[in-house]
Formats: sequence, structure tokens, C-alpha cells
Amino acid sequence: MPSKLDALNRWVDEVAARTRPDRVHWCDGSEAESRALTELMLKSGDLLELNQHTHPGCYLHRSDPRDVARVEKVTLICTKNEIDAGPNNHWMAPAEAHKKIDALFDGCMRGRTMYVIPYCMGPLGSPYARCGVEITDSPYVVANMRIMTRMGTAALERIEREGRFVRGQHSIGTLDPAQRWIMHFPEELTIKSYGSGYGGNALLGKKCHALRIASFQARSEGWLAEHMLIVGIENPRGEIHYIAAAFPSACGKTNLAMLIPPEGYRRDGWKVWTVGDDICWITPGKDGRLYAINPEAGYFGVAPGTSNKTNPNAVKMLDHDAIFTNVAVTADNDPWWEGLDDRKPVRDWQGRDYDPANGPAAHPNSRFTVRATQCPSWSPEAENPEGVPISAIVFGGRRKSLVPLVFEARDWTHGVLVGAGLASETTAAATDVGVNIRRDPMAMKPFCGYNFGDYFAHWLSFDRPNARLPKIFHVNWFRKGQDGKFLWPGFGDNLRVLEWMLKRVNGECGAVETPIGLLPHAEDLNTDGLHLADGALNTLLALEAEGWRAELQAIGEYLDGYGDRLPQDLRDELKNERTALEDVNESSLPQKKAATL
Ligand code: OXD
Ligand code: MN
Repeated sequence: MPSKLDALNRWVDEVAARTRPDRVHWCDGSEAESRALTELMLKSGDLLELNQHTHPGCYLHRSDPRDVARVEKVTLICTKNEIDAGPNNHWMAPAEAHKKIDALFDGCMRGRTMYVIPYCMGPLGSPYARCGVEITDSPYVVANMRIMTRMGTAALERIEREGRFVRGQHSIGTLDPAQRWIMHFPEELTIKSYGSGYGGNALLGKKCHALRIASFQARSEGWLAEHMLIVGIENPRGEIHYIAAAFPSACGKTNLAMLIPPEGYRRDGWKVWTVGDDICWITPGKDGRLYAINPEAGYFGVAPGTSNKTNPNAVKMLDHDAIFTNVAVTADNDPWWEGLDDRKPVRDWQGRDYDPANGPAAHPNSRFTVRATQCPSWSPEAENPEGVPISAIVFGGRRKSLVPLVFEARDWTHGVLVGAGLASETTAAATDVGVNIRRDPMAMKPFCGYNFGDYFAHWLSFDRPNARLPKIFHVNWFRKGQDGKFLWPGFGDNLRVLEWMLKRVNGECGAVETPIGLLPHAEDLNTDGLHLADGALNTLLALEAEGWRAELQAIGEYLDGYGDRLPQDLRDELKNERTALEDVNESSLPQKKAATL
């Protein structure tokens, strides 16, 4: 009888015939396999042991210095029609793309082992989870996939039951940046990645599958694959509301997902539960609410800036069984990065004696990979096959001026416009972006597997009869005063803003209606115990009409780039917002009072 694994076996044989590995190893995900791989990588120098007294089970990996981040220029969406990939993606015709990358794959695994990694994105028993198989010649990728996904025999069994999986073919190749491609063929549920060992380019379950391919699948199947954290906020009454939040890479999703409530909140009984820190798959439930699962099983977080002040939960989860990539080390052979503490590193991320003249000791995009369950605030609901109900969706970026601390969208369509207009200062998570502020709709600019115009229409389609949709908010933790200092303390204190959102969700407070959305009344935002600079709150909650007119114009120009694919409802929404802002009586708006801020 033909088995549902026949297609998988045939594909593995085909890849092996092309790449010519010395051996093929099917990963079972066992402890013994993991120990053997670690030994192998310690021998080859792929992994270096860190201090096993302070950090048992922790290892350091140093990348090729030319391979330390995602590279958007060589990340392609290869749909049959270019317009389906959209102006938001780099595109190549599928036949040309296959030809180009297959030529690189030819014989590239000679002398190497080819690993076959069956994996499941999402809880193994969840109807919303999806499986894939990654073929790779990198044991470092196997070790990371083991942490980041449900990988091995159980995933293979699900694939055998379903007969359906995303095909991911990866080789580190020669690591020559001139021969690097990360290609997606969404219509074939296929990924081919060559020439990079870096996380987002090489751990194919993550950005390639769980965002680019999944977003494409989600469109035709009626769900959403989003670049969002998922966090549960438990109030003193014991009620938990789940919030999904989209911020561009390296803008604090991991910190928000794991935040520790400020002292007074802790005393009153507030708790925070981490469901996910990067990716969220959202499906409408029978009751009309949206339900979310975290397809990942681990965190691949940015190390620099992570400290006991900014994210104590992350620091705790990183003292055992973690892989560190491109961090520095101290004299005690502990992992170290800028912002961690006052110790001095002795070796930088390239293994050189630390010399400040060479730049930061840890690469700005250095990372940790760790099991989700190691996080002290990990929520057992992350394993709930049905997902968690979402009460609020939050969009946010890094904006040093103009954008208020928080505002609420009027309704779903306005919320989609707020997400579509999202912009942020660029960060170190991608090397080749090179502009200061860029539009990053829903924080999905590098990750949407199809035309953003169609994606916005898909988002709008969730507003249907009987839907009980979450409220949508926009936040900006990064507003600065004229002295260049942040106006809002951020980190744990961001719970104050989430509390305001939940009050809005529960109908427990009003808000100031303005053309850009609903802003908090200052008295509804709990600032007890905060020492904000004079006038800071006022600036954080003000609407600067002139600046917003220019912002909306810029959003309009950006969205026009999607031409006919841009939904008319979004155009109308923007037009109405712009008219309202033209017509508004400025003195009725929340004003920025202190001239110094
Ligand atoms: C990530 C990214 O690695 O967004 O999560 O770059
Ligand atoms: Mn991310």
C-alpha cells in the first residue's frame, strides 16, 4: 500500500541525488541524538563550550562575520505572477529561481551529512498546527530547530497521518554572500535557502515557513500568520486577557512578552503569561472571537540590551541549556553582551581579544536560542491546541517623535489602516535595509509571502457578521524629548499601557476621540510611582496635527504603491481620516503643552 510518506521519501532521495551528501540522517529529536550532535559540533568548532558551572548546557556559536543577519535583497518570493508577490517583495520567476539555486545545490553536500528534520509548527495535537521538513547540512541548524520547533519522530508521525508538509531545502554552501539566496515558492509550499547559516535565513521553520509560506496559505484558508508576540495579562480578579502585538524585529517583542509587572502591580496580584514572542497564527473561532497559537517552541531572541532591568525573566531562562550566537565572553567564559551588566568582556563575537576600537563586543544582532518552557512566565496555554482568545491587537514601532504613547483604532477597518501605516526606525536585524524610518505594515514587511494589497484585503475580510473582533491599538514606547532621553520608562511599566487597553476592552474608561483614533485621558493611565519628566505625559498623549497631516500623506503615498490591489475600503478610511484632520479645530485636540518636550 502506498504510504503517505512516499512523497517525502522521494523528495529526500531527489535532494540527496542533487546535493551528494556522504550520509543522510533522519532526525528523531531524541536526547541521544542531541548529545551526539553537540559532541560533533564541539569537535568541529561549530560550538564552543561556555562556563558549565554557571551555564550548564550552554554553548556559543560564532558565525562567519559576513553572515550575521537576514538579508532582504536575496530573500525572494517566487510566485508565477510577479504582481502576486507584490511591490513589498523581491521576486523571481519560479523556473529561473529553481534553476539558479539548484545549480548551487549541485554536489554542495559532498563530504557532509544531510540531516532530514521533520518538524511541527504549533502544538502537535492542534488542528491549527502545520508541519514541514527541513533538509540541511548544518548541525547548528538541527540544534536550533530542536529548540525552536516540535521536531523529530512525533512530527514525522503527524506528517504520515496528514501527508502534507512544507518542503525546506537548506545548505550553508560556502557562506559566500555573493552566492546566497533565500527563495520561497508559496504556490509549491517549498523553500530553498543557500549560502547562509544565520537564524532567519536557515532555521526554515521560523520566518520562511511560519511567516512567508504560512501567510500565503493562511490567505486561502481563512486565517492569519503574523509577526506578533502573544502575552496573557492576569488582573487581580484572576481574569486573563490575551494580547497579540506586532513590532518590527528588535523592537522589544521578547521583552513585552515576558514583562515583569511593576512592584505595586505585583503586590496587587497582576501576573504576566508568555505564550509567544515572535510569531502568532490567528484563526476565527466558532464563537466569533479570534484564537491564536504560537507556532514556535522556543525563543530566538536578540541578546544585546537584555538584562535584569529590561527582561529579568529572559536572564533567568538563559542560565542553562541555551545556544548563544555571536555574543562576547567574559574572563569566566560566561556569555556577555552590551547592556547585560558591568562586567568586562575578554573576547568579542569574532573571538578576538576585546578591543572597543573594533566596535561592540557582542554583535548587535547576536542571539540566544532557548526552549520556551525555560521562561519563568511561560504559559501552559501555549500548549492549548485550540489557542488562546485574543482581546486586543497592538501595532507599534520605534518612533522618536510625533507618535503618541498609545491610541486606539475606531474600529476594525481603521485598525487595519493603522497596521498598514506602521513605520519604524530600522534596526540591526537585517543588514541591508539602510533607511532610517521605513513603512513596515503590521511589522510584516520582510515576512509577508504575498502582495500587501491582497494582505490588507484579507485582514479586512475578518470583519464579518457575528465576528467578535479584538480592539486594535497602536503604541510607541520610544518617544524622546529634546534632550534625546526617552519620555516613557518602558519595559515592566508598559503594563500600565496594557492595563489602559484592557480597561477599554472591558468598557471601564472613556477616551478622547481624535481624527487619528482614541487617546487616553491622562487620569486613566496609572502613573503612580513613575517619575516622568515635567510635561512628559502631556507630550506622550498629545496629537500634533501638523505632523500627523504629513504622516497621513506619507502613508497615502506609500499605500498608493499597491495600486489596484489596495482595497478601496482602506483608501476611503484614509481619505476620511485626512479630511477629519484638515477640518479639525486644533484647540480641541490634546495639546503638547511644555515647549521643552
Ligand atoms: C527575528 C527577526 O529573528 O524578526 O525574529 O529578525
Ligand atoms: Mn521576528
